[in-house]
Amino acid sequence: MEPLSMNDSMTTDTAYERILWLRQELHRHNHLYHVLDNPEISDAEYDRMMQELLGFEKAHPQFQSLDSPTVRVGGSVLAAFESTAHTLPMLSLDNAFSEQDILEFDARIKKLLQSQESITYTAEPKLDGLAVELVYENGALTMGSTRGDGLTGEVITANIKTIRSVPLLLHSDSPPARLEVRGEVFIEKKNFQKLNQERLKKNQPIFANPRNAAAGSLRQLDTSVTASRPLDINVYGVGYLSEPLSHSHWDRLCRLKHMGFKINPLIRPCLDLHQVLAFYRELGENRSRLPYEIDGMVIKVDDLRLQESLGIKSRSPRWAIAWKFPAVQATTRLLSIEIQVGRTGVLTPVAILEPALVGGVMVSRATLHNEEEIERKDIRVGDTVFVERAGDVIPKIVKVVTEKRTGNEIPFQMPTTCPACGARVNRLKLETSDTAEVAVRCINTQCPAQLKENIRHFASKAAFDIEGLGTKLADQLVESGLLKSYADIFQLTAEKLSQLDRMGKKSSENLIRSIENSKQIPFNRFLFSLGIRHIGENTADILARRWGDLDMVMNQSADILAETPGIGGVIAESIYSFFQNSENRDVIQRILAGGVRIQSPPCSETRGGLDGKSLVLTGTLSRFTRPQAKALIESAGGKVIGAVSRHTTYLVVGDAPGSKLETAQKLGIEIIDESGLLKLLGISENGEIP
Ligand code: 9MJ
Repeated sequence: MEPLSMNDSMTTDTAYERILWLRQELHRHNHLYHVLDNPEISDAEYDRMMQELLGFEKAHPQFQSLDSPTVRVGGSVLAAFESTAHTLPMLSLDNAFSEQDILEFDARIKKLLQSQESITYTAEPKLDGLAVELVYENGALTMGSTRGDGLTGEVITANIKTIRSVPLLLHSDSPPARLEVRGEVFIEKKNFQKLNQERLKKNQPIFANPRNAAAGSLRQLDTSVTASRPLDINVYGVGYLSEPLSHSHWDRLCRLKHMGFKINPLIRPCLDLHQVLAFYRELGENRSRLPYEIDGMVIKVDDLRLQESLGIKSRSPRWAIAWKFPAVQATTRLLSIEIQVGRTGVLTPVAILEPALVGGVMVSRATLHNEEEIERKDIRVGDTVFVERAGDVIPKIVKVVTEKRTGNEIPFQMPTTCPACGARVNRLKLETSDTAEVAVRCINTQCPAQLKENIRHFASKAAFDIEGLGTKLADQLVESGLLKSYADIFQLTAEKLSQLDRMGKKSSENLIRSIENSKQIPFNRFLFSLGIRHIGENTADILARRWGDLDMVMNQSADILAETPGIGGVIAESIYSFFQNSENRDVIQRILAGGVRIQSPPCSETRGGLDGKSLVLTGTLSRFTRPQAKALIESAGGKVIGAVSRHTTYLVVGDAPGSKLETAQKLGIEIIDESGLLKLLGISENGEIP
């Protein structure tokens, strides 16, 4: 149908027809985008159609409908939530914490069923969100409610309708008279981060985790607030049904999917307990890479007749169990705050915690970043705090449990002198693209704490890779006075080293050999080793590829350096001022005089071999930011394009790829992962340019 626009000559009938068509199309595109992750039209086109429909409905209020896609924008404001009794109780699940618990669950079921045969289960990722019930009458969503205490919940229909992945109308020509479905409302991790960043900017309190954010967003009396939050839903079960859907839980989920519900794609049938155990391990390994938080796996007997005969006990079914993963968040007490002095002299507060198990690991320290972060989160010594471990990163304090305050907690004050050398500290406002933070820095360039960190960095694997020169030895070498700068490393002798405690002749000779072996160094690693502020491994790679050798980088102006793709003004200024400093130039001269030979990367024409190739990126890359990946691809002669087409040479897939992956598969485009990209760029996994 051709786009129409409203005008006076349009008859009411034509307007109604247009309204119906727009509603149908918006429902369809909404489902394609939010449930199937496979949009057919751009966001702008979707918005245009939505605006058109809003206009028509305003002009013809007699055609307003509770099922219209326009209800998703919210707008109604409630005085309070009414409560509703669930037709059938919303049961909770028993928890299991070990394989033994699961073996016992399986044995219990077999005993109750008086059967030794393998049970078929459905295993589902256990989403960590908020359980809700949706009621459909004759195919239309008529009520949404929270789980509440399982018997009675709160009516949140208007809020539920704002969730784009909730169908307002079922995709069925003969919908059941009444269908009650149950599922979990949640927020994806990346959307949660975005939401918290926006709240920080507006000086609003942040949410401790995606679960709290989902719960807080759903229980809003002003539904336009809910509509502005990135809520999503996965449906995993049913309540009352006016007619049965199937004989098996798995099949029932498939039917719900056909009716337009979003079913978690990882749910799978398991023919026996071995498959269940294997799936649990698999889920646990992939957990941190999933786009949403899961806190375990739900195991359900698949055959509904068996479910029926197993029945329920007080508040939980006998036919299902939640096998929890070790928690990644825990509460513990903040015992004290220690100050660490970093390589550039920045004083970083570190939380010393009462040891707590977080995600199966004992945690007793957490980073606090800076003074402002402590102030913003109002963290005081003695507080009970939420600690979180996400992936492999350093644990962090998410939030204070203020309800546990006794009044004896002590606010933190940043020291005015360096705890390592006693020198005065400087307060420096650091402006980055989206934050402005204050760094407290020790101004003593001879500060032993800085020197120790610099030496450890210089000798680290990604820099000079001096085997045997770790944190402890770096500390000893500085404390004994043998090293006053990293350039002194190349003046060390076995005799000097053997004066140190616990350094025998053999260890000394080994270290001297390691130092000798480190003297041939690729230019990118040399640049990284110098410890220039803002120059991480990737930036050093980019600089080395673009400029080829040390003299070139040392003699460019900040403006010229800033023209390097992937190098911004702040980085360029940092490099420039480092090489302008005569002490730094002196140190470099002494390193070279100590026998260090820098290997330049091969010249750019032969590098990488991406000439004329076009690459598309999707998902999150772990080693590079998008601009860095783009810069590296471009410096190897390739182009980075936004959308997949027949002309795409490679699709580079990171974590949680989007719909581009499916498009590339359909078009038969070669798909590579990050390792594949590194190979194409001629970068080895550990950052070396061969
Ligand atoms: C979650 N949270 O993902 C159930 N759940 O089934 C799944 N919760 C559940 N199932 C019966 N996948 C009660 C709760």
